[in-house]
Amino acid sequence: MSADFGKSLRPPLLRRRLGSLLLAVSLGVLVALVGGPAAAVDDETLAGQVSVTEAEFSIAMPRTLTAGSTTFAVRNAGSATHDLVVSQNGRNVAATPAIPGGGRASLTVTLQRGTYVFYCSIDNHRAMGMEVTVSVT
Ligand SMILES: [Cu+2]
Repeated sequence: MSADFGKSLRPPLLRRRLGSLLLAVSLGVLVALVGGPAAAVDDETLAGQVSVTEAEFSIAMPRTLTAGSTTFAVRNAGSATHDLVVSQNGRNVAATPAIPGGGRASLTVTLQRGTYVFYCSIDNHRAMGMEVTVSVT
């Protein structure tokens, strides 16, 4: 009986699903522990999805995010090509490919607590204002 149960947990897909479920539950517990009124929590951040809009020469995105796996839905609303680089302590940890004007890209990063800088690495765009400092709590 117990051997059958063990076997049923073996397929990797099932294990991944179980892992995701446990992660979701623990995140839920974490959110509950961190507390505060639920209305104060950004819905996009809660779902692990964050919208980022780039243009000449700006990056519009939240200045505070919650630690954990986060998917950035990046939209280039400008006409020039942009990208989005995620850096922590001066080290690049993730980056989208170059996104043509009007294009979109998706980038999933496991954020840790601390300070991150999000910027565009194309030409001198960063110096022209495409840089955002984000606090991850
Ligand atoms: Cu750019």
